[in-house]
Amino acid sequence: MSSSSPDERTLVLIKPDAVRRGLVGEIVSRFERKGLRIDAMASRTMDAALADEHYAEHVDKAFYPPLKTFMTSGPLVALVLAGDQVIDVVRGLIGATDARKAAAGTIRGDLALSNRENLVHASDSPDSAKRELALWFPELG
Ligand code: FUP
Repeated sequence: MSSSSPDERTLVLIKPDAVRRGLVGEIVSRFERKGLRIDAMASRTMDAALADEHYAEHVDKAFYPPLKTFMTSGPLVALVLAGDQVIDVVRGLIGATDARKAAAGTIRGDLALSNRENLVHASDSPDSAKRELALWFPELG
């Protein structure tokens, strides 16, 4: 058995704006080129109940109703990515939440111009990764 700990996993959603704009390949390619492993990948459409669970920490915020409308507006691609420190690595690759302020070189910084339609979701901590992976891919255990 290896002495290193097993690879971490994170939940990524390639949001409906990215699917509509034909950016799924570009975004998945960035994760692959970084050296991350795709452990699962599926096209899904978020319904209202899943949106409320996924964004439990945001449901009472003013920006939530339009966010929910957007996230349930069409198919998205859900991914499980794995690799060394993958949670922080993917957060770095996607960039700041507000795509207008996200650094050039990041997915949001290069490809989006909105604080809502920002192309990608990624778990922001080990606790959220655990919760979100169980919500989206319960079969992976
Ligand atoms: P992030 O983890 O970067 O996706 O950001 P947050 O968890 O803070 O926000 C979740 C989503 O809510 C963002 F991806 C976009 C949306 N959002 C808004 O629509 N308006 C805001 O002011 C903040 C976030």
